[in-house]
Amino acid sequence: MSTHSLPILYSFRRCPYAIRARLGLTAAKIKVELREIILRNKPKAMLELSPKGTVPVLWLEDKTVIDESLDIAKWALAKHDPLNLLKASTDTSKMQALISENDGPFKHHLDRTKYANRYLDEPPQDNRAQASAFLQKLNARLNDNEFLFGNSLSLADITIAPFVRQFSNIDRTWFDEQPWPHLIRWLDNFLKSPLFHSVMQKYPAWQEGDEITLFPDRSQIKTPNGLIPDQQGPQPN
Ligand SMILES: N[C@@H](CCC(=O)N[C@@H](CS)C(=O)NCC(=O)O)C(=O)O
Repeated sequence: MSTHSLPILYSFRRCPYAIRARLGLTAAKIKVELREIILRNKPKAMLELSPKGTVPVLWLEDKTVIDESLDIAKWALAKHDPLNLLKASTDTSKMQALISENDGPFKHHLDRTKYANRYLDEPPQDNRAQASAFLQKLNARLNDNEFLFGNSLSLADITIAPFVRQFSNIDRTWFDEQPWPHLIRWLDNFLKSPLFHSVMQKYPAWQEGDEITLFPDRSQIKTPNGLIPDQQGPQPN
């Protein structure tokens, strides 16, 4: 396998796990070489690194492979965390528990709500109700605070928000009618944020032999308020 001077990220734009990884890397100001993939045609090079065949996959310069989104975000922020996302709360076990609930039961019910036609033996309303119970819990946390763990952005927010976005996109009209105003405000602020916009740029699918695509690419970033997360500061070790 060839050597590389930047970490290589295999990613898929709309995947909430890949969005989480890109948010972590961007918040940590870590530049990577981006390889956008198509899920039904995964590159051989990616499958050689991570045979389980899920994105995101991060391949470090020392050849270490990190193929779990949460591990990628934590790896990045452990290197450099200018927004203090890891230190926003001292209650790390509570934060981890909320993330696990998101990745486990909530994602399970989200998928069964979104792809109800693949789960014909399961009443979709039940899955939507169970997913909604988790969202009510988030709404209650956001009642007193701007973010999930207090009044500053934390690992939990950037980790969970991509999944709430995915759920809200199933039926945004229905979502907006639910009695979770704090959740809607939190999601909308996330969707408007320069950080989110900076990780949602479109890239063509990568093919072996392509030129390197740097991520984040400042020249591609357009945000509603024109603010761009600064990527030009000194790179972390
Ligand atoms: N636990 C993994 C899950 C990643 C995952 O399931 N990603 C989806 C895309 S959103 C995937 O690659 N699925 C494989 C496929 O659809 O073939 C992580 O956190 O990185």
